[in-house]
Amino acid sequence: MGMNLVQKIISAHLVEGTVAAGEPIAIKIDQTLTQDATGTMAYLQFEAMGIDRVRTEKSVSYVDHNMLQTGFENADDHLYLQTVAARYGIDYSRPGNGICHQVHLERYGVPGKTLLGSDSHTPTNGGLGMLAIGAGGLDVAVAMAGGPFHLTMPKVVRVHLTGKLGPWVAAKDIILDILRQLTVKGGVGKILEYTGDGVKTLSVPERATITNMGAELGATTSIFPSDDNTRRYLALQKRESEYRAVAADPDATYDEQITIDLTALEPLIAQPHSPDKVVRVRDVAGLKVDQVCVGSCTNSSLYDLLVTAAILKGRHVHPDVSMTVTPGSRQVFTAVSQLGALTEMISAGARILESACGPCIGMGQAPPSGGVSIRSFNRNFEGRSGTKDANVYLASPQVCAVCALSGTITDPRTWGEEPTVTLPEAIPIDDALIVHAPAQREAITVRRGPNIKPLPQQTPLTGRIAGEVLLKVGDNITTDHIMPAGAKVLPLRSNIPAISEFVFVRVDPEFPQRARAKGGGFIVGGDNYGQGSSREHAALAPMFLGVRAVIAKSFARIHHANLVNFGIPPLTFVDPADYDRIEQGDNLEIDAVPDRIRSGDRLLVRNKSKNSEFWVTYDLSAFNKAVLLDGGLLNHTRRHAA
Ligand code: MIC
Ligand code: SF4
Repeated sequence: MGMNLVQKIISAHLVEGTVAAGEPIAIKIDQTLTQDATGTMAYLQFEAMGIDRVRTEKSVSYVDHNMLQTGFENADDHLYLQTVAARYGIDYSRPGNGICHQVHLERYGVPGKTLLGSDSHTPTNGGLGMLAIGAGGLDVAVAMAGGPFHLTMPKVVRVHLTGKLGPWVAAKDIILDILRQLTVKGGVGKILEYTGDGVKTLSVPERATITNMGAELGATTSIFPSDDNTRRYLALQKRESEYRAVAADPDATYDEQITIDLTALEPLIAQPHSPDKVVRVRDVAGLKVDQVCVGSCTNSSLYDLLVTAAILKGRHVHPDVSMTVTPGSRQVFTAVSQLGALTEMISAGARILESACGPCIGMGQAPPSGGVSIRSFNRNFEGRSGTKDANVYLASPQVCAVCALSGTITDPRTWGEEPTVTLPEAIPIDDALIVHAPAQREAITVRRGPNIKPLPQQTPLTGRIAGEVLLKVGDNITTDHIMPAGAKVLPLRSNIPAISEFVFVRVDPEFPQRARAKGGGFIVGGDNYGQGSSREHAALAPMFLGVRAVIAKSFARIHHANLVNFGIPPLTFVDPADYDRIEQGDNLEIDAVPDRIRSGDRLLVRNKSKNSEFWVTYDLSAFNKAVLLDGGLLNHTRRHAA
């Protein structure tokens, strides 16, 4: 029987397990990427493993998130990242070179290889035919040390594309349509593999928009086969020699299938505050717009910016709208400048930002109070923009540009003809902002500024876990709720004691103080707890505050892994109705936790405040259990190495 593309790549990288959905597997990782907001922790953890150099084929450290330097913190982190990269044989992409996923696609991605990145949008490189997975920094550190990546073999969903996109309909609308169908938890435990005639109508950057935002489905990753478009893209990048044909066998089978007729799609938009609240643009047309932002790792390719410029050309941004444009990389920036598109956008009144995450992660450009912001980004979680009551919508660059001109949400099809944009045959390729590690690495001193604090110690799991329910939250809690980002908090990513003062503050400002006063305790959550970002700080900082276990209806994949990595058992209700019977402040107690986890038994939770009991269970592989019992992945790895 033939194999699908996911099975082929996983089989070729398999270190442990069998390639069958639901089975625990471990795979070899060829490449890793980190970004600065998760990278400092990942490299501190890598250093703690005591290995002399990275053991991957290629590891790259990007600086793209913490770009505002309002104090020494981010600048210190950048110096640490640059010197630690040089010391351990890692390529360093300097601030200004662009957003990790966009630059990786341009300069490093290779069809058929595996990539593990400490950022949830690592699947962007699935657009090139890579198996690219987002993970916590500690998992990436282990991969850099040559260890395999452990996961549960996901189901493979075939997304069969037929037809061709019509005018004003973009790749963004394909993924918005899938989000509308499957929701933000519809991809959990799954990989989306794209097939069908519609594939060849999409360029690599368009495919990358789709695989990027597959992260919002909770999917492990998304992948396209490689083809002539892939070859052409690599040729444009002067990397044609790295092209490899990768595709499913003609008789491949899949666990599930959905079909999308591209011809039938129309411009779509995700409403506040979730990427799956998707409607047709025409359903919300007429709403007044305060801000428009084009950019982010989802939509900041050369084509995205050229089409934006072509729409803006010769016109002016509406007087009530503040519009920003972020080129995804220095390569895109240089190209739009040489092609004159930059001038067109500047003349139209767009504010041009440096190549970085910027407004997407709340690094500036917070919308006004109660404001409406239309963004070509991938996430619109409440408060993420920096303004708690802002209403952030997600749409294609085309829709964004038209809204910026008209000042209201506008279906572009009512606005005029879509301009035709042709990509140039060649663009300037220049890797001057990538620093390669020198041959002589031993003498390099790693520089650690005062913002870089030692890693907190993790203690092994103890017999009894007892404490108060410190917080009870609902469904789809994001890591932005647990561990907010933004210009104020992000600079503290290398300083766990300081950043832990912000845990859950957007949900409950008293949380850190209460957790400390009570000497730790439990968190109770609903479905899809911990969706969104890969930030391990959403596990590490609660651990630092004494959170001993999280009990939820279900978990998002990366956060589940991060909890295990930091020794916090992720427990699920056997009877979801028990969720309703717990209140914040209840005193809970669980006995013999390590013994029962070792033997695979369910755990009985005593609710002493309610004088009741309920069962919880867990979804842990043998490897996960060993990690938890050792008090986290770092302890486990050290022990194993010893
Ligand atoms: C995000 O989009 O939320 C981030 C910031 O890129 C995160 C990583 C982080 O929190 O540093 C992600 O998506 O993993
Ligand atoms: Fe950066 Fe936003 Fe992409 Fe995260 S989603 S990597 S913050 S651009």
